[in-house]
Amino acid sequence: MSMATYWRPLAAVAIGLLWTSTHATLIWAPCAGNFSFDCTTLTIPLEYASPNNGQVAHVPLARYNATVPARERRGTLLTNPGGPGSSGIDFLLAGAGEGISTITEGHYDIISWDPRGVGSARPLLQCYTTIGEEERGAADQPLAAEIEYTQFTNASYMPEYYAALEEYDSAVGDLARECAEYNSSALYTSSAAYVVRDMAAIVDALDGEHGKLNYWGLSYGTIYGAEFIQTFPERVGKIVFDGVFDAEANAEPYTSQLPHDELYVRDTINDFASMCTDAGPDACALSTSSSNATMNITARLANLQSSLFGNPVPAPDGTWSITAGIFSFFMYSYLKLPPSWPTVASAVHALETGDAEPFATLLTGATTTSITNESAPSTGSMAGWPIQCTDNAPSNQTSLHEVARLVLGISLAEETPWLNADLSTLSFCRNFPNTRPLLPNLGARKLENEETDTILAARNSSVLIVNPLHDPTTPVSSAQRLHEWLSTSSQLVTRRGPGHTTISLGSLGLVQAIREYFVNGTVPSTPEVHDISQIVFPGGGDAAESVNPDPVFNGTFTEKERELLEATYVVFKAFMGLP
Ligand SMILES: *[C@@H]1O[C@H](CO)[C@@H](O)[C@H](O)[C@H]1NC(C)=O
Ligand SMILES: *[C@@H]1O[C@H](CO)[C@@H](O)[C@H](O)[C@H]1NC(C)=O
Ligand SMILES: *[C@@H]1O[C@H](CO)[C@@H](O)[C@H](O)[C@H]1NC(C)=O
Ligand SMILES: *[C@@H]1O[C@H](CO)[C@@H](O)[C@H](O)[C@H]1NC(C)=O
Ligand SMILES: *[C@@H]1O[C@H](CO)[C@@H](O)[C@H](O)[C@H]1NC(C)=O
Ligand SMILES: *[C@@H]1O[C@H](CO)[C@@H](O)[C@H](O)[C@H]1NC(C)=O
Ligand SMILES: *[C@@H]1O[C@H](CO)[C@@H](O)[C@H](O)[C@H]1NC(C)=O
Ligand SMILES: *[C@@H]1O[C@H](CO)[C@@H](O)[C@H](O)[C@H]1NC(C)=O
Ligand SMILES: *[C@@H]1O[C@H](CO)[C@@H](O)[C@H](O)[C@H]1NC(C)=O
Ligand SMILES: *[C@@H]1O[C@H](CO)[C@@H](O)[C@H](O)[C@H]1NC(C)=O
Ligand SMILES: CC(=O)N[C@H]1CO[C@H](CO)[C@@H](O)[C@@H]1O
Repeated sequence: MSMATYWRPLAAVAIGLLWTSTHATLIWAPCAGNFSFDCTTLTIPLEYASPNNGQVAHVPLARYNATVPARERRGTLLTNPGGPGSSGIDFLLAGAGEGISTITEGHYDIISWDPRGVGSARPLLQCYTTIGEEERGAADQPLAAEIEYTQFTNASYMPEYYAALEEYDSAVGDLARECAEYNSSALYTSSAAYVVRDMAAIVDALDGEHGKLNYWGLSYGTIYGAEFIQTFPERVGKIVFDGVFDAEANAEPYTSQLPHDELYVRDTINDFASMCTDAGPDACALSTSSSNATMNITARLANLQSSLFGNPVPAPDGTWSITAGIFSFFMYSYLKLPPSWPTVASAVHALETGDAEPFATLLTGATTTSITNESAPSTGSMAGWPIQCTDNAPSNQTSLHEVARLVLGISLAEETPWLNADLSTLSFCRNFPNTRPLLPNLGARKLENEETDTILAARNSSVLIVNPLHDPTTPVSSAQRLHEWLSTSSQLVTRRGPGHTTISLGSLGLVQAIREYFVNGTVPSTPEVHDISQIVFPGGGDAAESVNPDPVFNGTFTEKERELLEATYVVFKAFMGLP
């Protein structure tokens, strides 16, 4: 009998005591990245299905202190920027801490964390050993399939279309297989059921065992919100769902999620075109100039896409070309972020006239990282894909023909070829094992049977659901669905206009609703729809020179109102800065 076998039971007893009857005492110290924040690490079971087996995970936390006097402090407020796979620590330090603190009038300690498997959490969900292999894996993956819109409407193109998808799928499939083969110990312990138990452990450690979760979840962070309220309904404090992912579709194979996500892409493209046209050529470079009034912006974008399909434009450095697939990826990515549109319009206009430089600069700025040491350990930059796969039901049985049909359907419905850019998850999960974590997600089970609504209503807990009306990634229909599932324990507040999550464009009415909820606990008695207070194509200043220019708000605002809008933009910049 070895020492190891002898000691294991003792270790398990000690760890069991730690988790069942006491809370970890966290030692905070100033964060290395910025001394305005404190950082610490929480130790939690790696496998909640057998929490006392001695295996642990380490999850880093960061805190931006409440600014009010101690007696006015309301506890802690967690935030998560989604992904999945995004670092909450980066989000907090990049401005979410300060911005959310301003919006909530300093009443809370604002906390974020790197979800298990992600960022500086350990074990890290890595798919390769070194950063060099990881970057080569990413570089081998095309940004999107090479497809042009008219191919969708002409049956004789189908073999070509199918071949393009096959080529794309096979490249992404290689990554999925390599990732599964690497078999990180975080691979099957990083799904939502595990993350929400960590969130409860964070609240235990910070506000005590009877503490409630206050939370602002953005985008995929709403999946953690939905899983949490079903798992721990008695611990629901004030929870904001911002940019809602459909929790039911997320429990199914990814083929269910994709068509649920893409319902407002055409509306967003139309917003881009109409806002640009209204702004005129001085504020939006793509606004139809008097020299060529024959084509509207929608038609020009489609034309450019077709032209790139036949004739890719060489990038200035001559090592690569801007293809239709790259254009799809670029447009699909920036459609989510309206403050970037003036810059995007300038780059697209330049490309239209044969100047590839601004486009290439924006694209490489968004996709390239510089590696100083190829043999340094992996950063886990691909963790989002396997996390998404293991949160879904297996997609292993999804055929490529099914994928092709699905893409064809949503592309025709939204009248755009750009949705190909959103295929990577489906391709990845289709080529990923059927294995799932031991502890299954609830998905939407206790939402659909109204169990959660009943418990929340009995406890007078109300959550706040917020969404833009034209969100190309997390459609308002998913927000409405969540509101229906929580018909007596939630309120829905939306804002007009485009963008992914409500913070992507300032809206005074909307941010005031969030503030009142977090500060006073009040939710509006009926659903509300607010206007945006930010001009997308303001013209002048640095508007067309940066993807996040200084914001311009329309209306007459008090200092306090302006502060709320500015704070929203600070949170947005932190959000869009994430990979
Ligand atoms: C935050 O508050 C704690 C407790 O009062 C204090 O120890 C810590 O120094 C504060 N951190 C910062 C960055 O001010
Ligand atoms: C540290 O964070 C604070 C609060 O977000 C910010 O005001 C400050 O500029 C940051 N400092 C550095 C050096 O980044
Ligand atoms: C369909 O595509 C074929 C080429 O594959 C082309 O010959 C034909 O003209 C196209 N039809 C239409 C209606 O565009
Ligand atoms: C992956 O690792 C786990 C332990 O973390 C082990 O139980 C499992 O058999 C491994 N799977 C493969 C396919 O190697
Ligand atoms: C103007 O639009 C027509 C199509 O209506 C197009 O063929 C032409 O290239 C455009 N000219 C310029 C200068 O953009
Ligand atoms: C833009 O032009 C296309 C074709 O030229 C037309 O079908 C479409 O209705 C126009 N859109 C707008 C908003 O005018
Ligand atoms: C590169 O990283 C490896 C692994 O961490 C390390 O052993 C090596 O010393 C590093 N090389 C340089 C030049 O920093
Ligand atoms: C529920 O909470 C609201 C807002 O805090 C409060 O006005 C109301 O009286 C509470 N109702 C019950 C039954 O506790
Ligand atoms: C909270 O409620 C108080 C009392 O009704 C009100 O004066 C205050 O403006 C409210 N604060 C917020 C942020 O809604
Ligand atoms: C601000 O301008 C936008 C258009 O950029 C408009 O949709 C919105 O209604 C305006 N908001 C207000 C409060 O006037
Ligand atoms: C990668 C993976 O798990 N592939 C599986 C997909 O499903 C088939 C049929 O069930 C299995 O044979 C594969 O191993």
